[in-house]
Amino acid sequence: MSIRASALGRTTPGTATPLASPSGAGILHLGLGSFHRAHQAIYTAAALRSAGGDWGIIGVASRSHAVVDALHAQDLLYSVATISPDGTSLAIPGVHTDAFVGAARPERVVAHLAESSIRIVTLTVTENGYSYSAATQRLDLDDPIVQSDLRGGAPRSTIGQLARGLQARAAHHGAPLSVLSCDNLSSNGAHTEKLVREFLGALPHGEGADTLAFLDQAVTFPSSMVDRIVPSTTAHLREQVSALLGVRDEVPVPAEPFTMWAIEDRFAGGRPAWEAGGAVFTNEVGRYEQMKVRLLNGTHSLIAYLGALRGVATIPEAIRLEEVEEAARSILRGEYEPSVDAPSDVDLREYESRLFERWGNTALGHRTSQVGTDGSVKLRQRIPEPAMLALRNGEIPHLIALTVAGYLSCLAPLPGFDPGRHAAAMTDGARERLAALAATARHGRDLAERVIAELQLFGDELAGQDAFIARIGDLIDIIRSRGVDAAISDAVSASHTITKEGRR
Ligand code: CS2
Repeated sequence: MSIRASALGRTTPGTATPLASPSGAGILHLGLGSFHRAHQAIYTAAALRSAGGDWGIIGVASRSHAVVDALHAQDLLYSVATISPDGTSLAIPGVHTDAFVGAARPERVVAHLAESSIRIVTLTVTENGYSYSAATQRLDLDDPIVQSDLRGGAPRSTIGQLARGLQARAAHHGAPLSVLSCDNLSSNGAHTEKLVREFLGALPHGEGADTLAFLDQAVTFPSSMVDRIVPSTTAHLREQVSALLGVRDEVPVPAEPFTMWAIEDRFAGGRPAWEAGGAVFTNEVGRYEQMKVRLLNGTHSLIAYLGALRGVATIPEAIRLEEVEEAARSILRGEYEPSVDAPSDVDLREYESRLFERWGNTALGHRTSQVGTDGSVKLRQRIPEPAMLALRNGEIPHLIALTVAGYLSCLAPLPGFDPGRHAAAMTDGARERLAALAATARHGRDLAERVIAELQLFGDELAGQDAFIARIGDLIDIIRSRGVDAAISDAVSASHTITKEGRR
């Protein structure tokens, strides 16, 4: 039954009380997606409750008007539904003071960046939103949007908006600012800084020089590691949340109970007391990132592709399949763990057993197609370094090869192979290019060579790794001819052989 109750709002009777009501905004957030609303917003609400401060958030959605319009109709309120098999609990962060669509108002993004009241810019624009080339890791100067942002006018890329905003800030008052990336990129702070500097350096007539000097003096780019599984919202969740609240919430966000935020404490213009929400300020962010991006995200990709190929819709269903669980355990222990220097206060065994609990959260229903989406950019962060580490030791990382084989089987199926509807639901900027390569490939090796060696989808280092590429090709062929379980068992037993021979 659909509830036709009044909408969630600050004065609507029956509305649960928001956690915070900031008087002003000190944070501009780019990427008003579900993840931000279930992660940084909750930490900021805890900080405001415990220590106050003008740390409200102006949220900028990249392109979509849907969430922005719905938030305005609800006094910028929404609920976060924390979902576990034991039940669902709701919280209304209440930290946003405004919201708008960046693509529609790019000049407004630039103007906010130049306001002295804004002291932090946070980013969740996804791995895809940084306009860099996977092969070179540098700003993608061939990207037409970057080129047009460099020529002038209202910038459309995130890096262009940051650079133009910083330019305006430097020209107006030069108040200190910090840019905090919250995306799953390794060394996300340094990476963002490098791209902004490259943009400024590429401006014609040395136009970026003053801003580069301002960056040296007054702008920091701390790195951070963010973690919380946040699936897409469903109509069912909207009904459930509205029933629990007694008023209508059109934009609730579902999230798992687990949450983590590790941040480098280098803020040029102050910061909220995010530790009140459990954030960890540490000099070991690099280690946290590495651990999370490889152990959680890397294994997540494997589970998603194998699960989709087995025909299951969700991550919890996938991890319950014995073969998939075995593949996940093998990649963690044999291929990701050896490449990770765990943070000194984290017990890896405990972290890993928690991962299986988190992936197994059936109530959350995280979809294989969601995790499998954008593999061309996500895998670039997750696999090359651990794969290279094994290859330099003379070992083939069979389960990483299986991850890539699973990805290509889902996104670029060889002629005659149908990977099923969950694979078809995965979106990826490289899908068309990959499909064109697959259409004329004779077998898996052909496809793997074209994608890894010629297209260099995962950077130039893996491009020269013939044995690894051949192994990916074999596994694609096994998936096509004998099915995904046969490929899992082939990869797992090959990796056991290595372990038993004591080479690891
Ligand atoms: C997932 C992540 O979609 C994906 O690729 O691996 O979104 C993952 O759920 C989050 O990083 C968890 O913090």
